[in-house]
Amino acid sequence: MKKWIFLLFVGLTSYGFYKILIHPMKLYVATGNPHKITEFKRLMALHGVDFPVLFGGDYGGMPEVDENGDSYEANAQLKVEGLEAKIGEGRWIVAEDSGLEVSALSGDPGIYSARFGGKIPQTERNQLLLSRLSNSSDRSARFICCYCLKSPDGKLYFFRGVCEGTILAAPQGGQGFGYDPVFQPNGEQRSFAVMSDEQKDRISHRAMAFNALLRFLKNAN
Ligand code: ITT
Repeated sequence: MKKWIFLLFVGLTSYGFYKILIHPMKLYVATGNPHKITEFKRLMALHGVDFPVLFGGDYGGMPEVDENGDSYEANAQLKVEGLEAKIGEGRWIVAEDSGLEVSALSGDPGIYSARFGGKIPQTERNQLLLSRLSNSSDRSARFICCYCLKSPDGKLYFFRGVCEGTILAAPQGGQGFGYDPVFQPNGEQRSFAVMSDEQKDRISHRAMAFNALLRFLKNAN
């Protein structure tokens, strides 16, 4: 009996070492946003990701990056390069840039979603968005998510996910983060902030982009 426990222990320990030290792929996720990390981890669990993934706490924190690109792709790449400057070249690094595009605002706030209205709490930011739309009958909007992946040989890959929906008349629900309370995905009768994690993960822009990223990584592995 004891021998079996010993063998099990050795097996599990070896597998742990294999995953961390020998596994050909180790993915660094470049983000400072704890909500994104939570969603990324949920999506990893959902898809049974079996390679090591490292987040901010594992590499001493995400460095400050000036997100001055003119597209989601450019900003995601800046984040990848920001982390690469800290941890060194020759690694798999992924970063994500996302935002909410509102048709009646000509696509704003878009890549400026995190800074819309300046340094104000997100509840005020959501109210500001609703007030900008108070006279608008067109409530259509979409969340965009773009992952930038850099491979150890320095190649860049981009994966986009989109979730179409409408902006509600008033905030709804307390789940999720950011603009979730004011965004209702098409085909749903409730905002992202009312849905369970599992429901959001089936249709969100981040889930769509993550699926494409994972398909690529599984083939590269
Ligand atoms: P990192 O740059 O560190 O990854 P960030 O919060 O600065 O984190 P972005 O520059 O990509 O991220 O800003 C995206 C903003 O868009 C984010 O702060 C939210 O306000 C909004 N957003 C993105 N995805 C969202 C989601 O799933 N639900 C609600 N709001 C979201």
